[in-house]
Amino acid sequence: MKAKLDQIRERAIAQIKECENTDKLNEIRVGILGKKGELTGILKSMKDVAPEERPQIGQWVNETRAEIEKVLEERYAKMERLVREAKLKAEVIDVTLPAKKPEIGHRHPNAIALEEVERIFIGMGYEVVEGPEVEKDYYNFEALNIPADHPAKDEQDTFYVNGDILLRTQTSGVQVHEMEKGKLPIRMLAPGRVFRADEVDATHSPSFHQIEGLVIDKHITFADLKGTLAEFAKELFGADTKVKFRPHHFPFTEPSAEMDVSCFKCGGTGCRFCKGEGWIEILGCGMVHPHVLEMSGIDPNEYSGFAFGVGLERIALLKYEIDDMRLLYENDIRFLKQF
Ligand code: 2U9
Repeated sequence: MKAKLDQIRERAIAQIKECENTDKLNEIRVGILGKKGELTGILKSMKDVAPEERPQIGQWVNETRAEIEKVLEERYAKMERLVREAKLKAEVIDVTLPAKKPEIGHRHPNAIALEEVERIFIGMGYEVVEGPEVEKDYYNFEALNIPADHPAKDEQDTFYVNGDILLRTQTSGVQVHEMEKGKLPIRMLAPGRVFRADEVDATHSPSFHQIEGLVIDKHITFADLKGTLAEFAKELFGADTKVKFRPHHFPFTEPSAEMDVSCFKCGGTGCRFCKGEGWIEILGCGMVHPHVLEMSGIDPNEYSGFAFGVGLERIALLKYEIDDMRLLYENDIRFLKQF
């Protein structure tokens, strides 16, 4: 019996030491120590052994079992250690590797140009006011002297929400809301997104941005308009910038004009940038039409004012010498980073 137990022990230990994974090790354990295992079988057969031999054989079986269990425990522990070591090796962090750079955005040329224009007018005592992009027909057209049958309405046709509500074609409604409040004088800038049913090309987009300005006080004349806009042009394009006013027509101003600035590339002699003209058209302006004042509850005999409107994209394209408006809407960081 002793020889048989030795044989079981030697074979078990050899198998355990060769074993490479825990599943196989479990199989070996069950095969020897489990309910139907070899060693358990010997214990069960003790009833056939002579009673006086039983203590001796029982002791041998227990010793064999203890030895096998000890070797099994060691093998399990070794396997666990190997698995842990492999895991640590796989998960190693190299703290000397360069860190991943976070993608940092860049201010949009429109935003840079807008802040520059706002800074100039805030310096002259203006307030910046924003208003709704979805507006009533009255505030976008009617209150600005553009009645339902006016041809200017066709030119600016836009996106209607219903018969009475539309996406604004100009930010002028913001000034009308401000005039209706009845607090005078007014010195305000109304920047914001506007919409027109235009096809996309290098200089047009169905959605762009305007900056409009409005001043209303007693004794405001065209001289105030000229002085203010000449100062604006000098601050935006350089101290040597000259301005020129050409007569124009807008329904909401009378008289009306368009303002050109001397080309900031050639100084006015004519170059490719100004297409040989020496001048660049920059904005529209005029004295607020008395009827427009009246409709918003301001007495045109007591008060007068001037207004102007400029395309924000136009300023950004000129100032940063960008030749296609579509680049402003693509938001390609490689483009935006250059300004
Ligand atoms: C009120 C009264 C008058 C705003 C004005 C312009 C002239 C003008 C264009 C410039 C290029 C629009 O972006 S653009 O296409 N605007 O020429 N805008 S005067 O006049 C107002 C505004 C509000 C109550």
